[in-house]
Amino acid sequence: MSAAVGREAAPIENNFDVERIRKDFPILNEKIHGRPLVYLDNAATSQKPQMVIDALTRYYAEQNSNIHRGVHYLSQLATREYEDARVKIQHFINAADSHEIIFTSGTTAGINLVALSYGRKFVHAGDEIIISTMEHHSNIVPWQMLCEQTGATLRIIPINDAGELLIDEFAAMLSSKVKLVAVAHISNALGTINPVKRIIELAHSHDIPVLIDGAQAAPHLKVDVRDLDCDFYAFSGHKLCGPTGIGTLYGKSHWLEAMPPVFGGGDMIASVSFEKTTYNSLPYKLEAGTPNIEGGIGLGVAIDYLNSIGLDKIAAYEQELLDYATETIGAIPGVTLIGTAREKASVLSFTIDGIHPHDIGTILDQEGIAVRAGHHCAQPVMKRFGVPATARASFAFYNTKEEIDALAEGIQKTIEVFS
Ligand code: C6P
Repeated sequence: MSAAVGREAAPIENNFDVERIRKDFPILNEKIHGRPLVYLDNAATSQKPQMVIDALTRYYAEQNSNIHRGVHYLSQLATREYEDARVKIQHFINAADSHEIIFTSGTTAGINLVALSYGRKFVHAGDEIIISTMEHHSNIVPWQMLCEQTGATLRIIPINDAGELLIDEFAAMLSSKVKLVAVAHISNALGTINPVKRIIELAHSHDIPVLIDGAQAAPHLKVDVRDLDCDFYAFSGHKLCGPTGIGTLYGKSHWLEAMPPVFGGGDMIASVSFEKTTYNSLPYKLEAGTPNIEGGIGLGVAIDYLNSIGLDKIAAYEQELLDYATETIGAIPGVTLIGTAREKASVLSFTIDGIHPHDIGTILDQEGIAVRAGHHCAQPVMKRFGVPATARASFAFYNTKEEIDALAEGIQKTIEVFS
């Protein structure tokens, strides 16, 4: 056992009552393989508080109806709840207008929407799109597909050995050929918090719009799209205590107005005839068909829940967890941390000498500890660090220092099994 393992966990400051918060999450009472669940796979998806679970049940039990279509009571009720959720999301990220909030099925769908709509209209042969080495496949593949279709070129911002973007190299890549910069706010594989405000300033000095992949940031820090001045911001509901299959693409009004619809169908039209179809106003122009109504309502409730705790408190508490985990897990002989940026959030990726990450994940699972093992849908950054995969513990505000101690003990056990 390392010196760090099993030591008394100092209480966390700032009036953060984690034991009270844990009671809101029924799944945290589960036993896995006879052991209390230690859920450290929050970057993949977060757990859901009872309030969100109740909202989904209530929707189907008491409110179920299609929206934007009916004059009857239930349709109007469901429409109001769904549109209220849009306004909650608007305030959550400080967008200027609720029509800048496009409901999507998640981050992946939001990024693809920009690639298919903005990309097809504004990106041509000879143009360039800039992404970074640490992107999730969702912020790589749509741009590769666009480049294949248009003859544009994908350019990649390099990173240093700590997993930080090389900003000077990025600045040198900017030119009139670049039609979009798309970068993660927080890396899911490394935990790096990127200096997105600086990136946006630099890109805007060349009149280049910027898309931020906020999948890992929206759950962990206060996002203010107007302060960032980003042009697009995509995130998923399921990572911030909301349901799966729902997410948001924020876009500045003037870009969304200029973008053609990608899907045609119900709700996105103003009028249809065989001679000519005219499109609905924002946000509906970009939301064809019956949406994920209960998902939108559930996401609104998840945001109410997070607001009731406070994103600033969540960020401060999770930073303490990350610092503790970095110290505790990093001290275990044979463990190498992958991603040691100065600015990090909530993610601890690591390898253990001579043990494949899948074996780490499997042995930890026997202890009731859920971590992710693999390439984390970010193969290029794995290659950059010369590893095929890592084990990744990712923390949420309902995790505790005791759970990090359990992880450390699980890692020690894994090392013993393989020694
Ligand atoms: N990362 C992880 O375990 P979706 O699947 O659309 O909700 O989110 C995609 C996505 C995009 N960008 C980043 C930075 C992400 O982390 C993710 C999802 C999960 O790391 C599942 S692969």
